[in-house]
Amino acid sequence: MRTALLSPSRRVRRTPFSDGVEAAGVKAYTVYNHMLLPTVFRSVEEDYRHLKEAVQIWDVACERQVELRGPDAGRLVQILTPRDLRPMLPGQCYYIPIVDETGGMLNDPVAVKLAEDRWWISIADSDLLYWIKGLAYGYRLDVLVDEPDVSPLAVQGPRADDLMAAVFGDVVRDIRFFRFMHLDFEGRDMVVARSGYSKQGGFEIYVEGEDLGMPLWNALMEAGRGMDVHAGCPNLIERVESGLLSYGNDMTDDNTPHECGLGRFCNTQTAIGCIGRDALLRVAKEGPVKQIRAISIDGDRVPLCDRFWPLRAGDKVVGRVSSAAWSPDFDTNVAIGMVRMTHWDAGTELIVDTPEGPRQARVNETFWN
Ligand code: THG
Repeated sequence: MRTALLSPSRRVRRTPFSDGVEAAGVKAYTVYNHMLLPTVFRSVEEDYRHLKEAVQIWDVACERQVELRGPDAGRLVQILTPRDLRPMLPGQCYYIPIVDETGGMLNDPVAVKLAEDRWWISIADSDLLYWIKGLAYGYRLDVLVDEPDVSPLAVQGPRADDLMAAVFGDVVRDIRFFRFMHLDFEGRDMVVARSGYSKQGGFEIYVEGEDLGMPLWNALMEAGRGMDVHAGCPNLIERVESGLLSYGNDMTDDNTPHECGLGRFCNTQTAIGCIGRDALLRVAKEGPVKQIRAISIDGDRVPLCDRFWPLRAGDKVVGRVSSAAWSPDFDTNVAIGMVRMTHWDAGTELIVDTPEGPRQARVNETFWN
């Protein structure tokens, strides 16, 4: 693997948990929303095995919040997304595609409805704050839009319930998927949701301010001593197996939610007033001509995918791979790609051009069902 150090600077923001991450022996970072995001602790494969068998604490402070506060907050969120938010109640989280006026994806955040007039948009890696500020200003809405000092800490893995119960009490077991509760830690209210960027189960704690960051990190590490707790991070292998998309990698503003397989999170018909509605109604009617697919790639371990790898049928390019990793559990390389309609059926055999040369590949049903 080619490696080089990441030059630290104020532009690449540290998090309230960075001291804990360093003490736990972080081996590599990426940058996400201008902030450090760990990518490896022991090795990607060891981290993967451990995530699937035990419990990990993840510094995902880079999942920055855009806070909307004021009487027009709810109206503004509905302008942002083709998902119909009318059924959503305070205490719920929704995964919401955000699109521009052409129907192109700008972000795929989790919306957290704190109250009718107070929302957090927990964003993926794009500068959504400026888009939202521009819309609030242009529509003359009565709403404050800013990035609060809120840093999510995730607890993920099959033993997450036991670890969280040890710190926050058994009440965490009652939190349903994509719901949250307000729970106390050292006298301060914290939003605790059952959510997270893995399919191993777990929680996300939205830590307000930085002073309780390390105390919470340490309390979880302490409580998890007998549970094989370890620092971890979003794991490439697990998230590809699970079909969790990465904005900027697997999709960009060139893609509609339907191409991304996120059509199930769009109710464009009833999401009155949302930006991109006309464009999305057109593509929803016609159907996309290319779409995200699970791809398996034969042969031994592929390198990290840091550019598109063309997918070919003969010498015709019919798609591209955007994320790939060796999966010990599937005993093959798993990947996420965008494939043209003519070749997207499960079982279709293709060639993928990796930097190490061509490999046999095929379109799968999801790895995750
Ligand atoms: N949690 C929070 N903020 C985030 C992420 C997160 N911001 C950045 C990034 N992740 C946003 N992207 C995603 C992608 C997938 C999911 C959440 C955020 C996700 N998807 C589930 C799925 O597709 O199966 C569940 C969706 C649903 O059923 O509603 O969880 O992880 N706070």
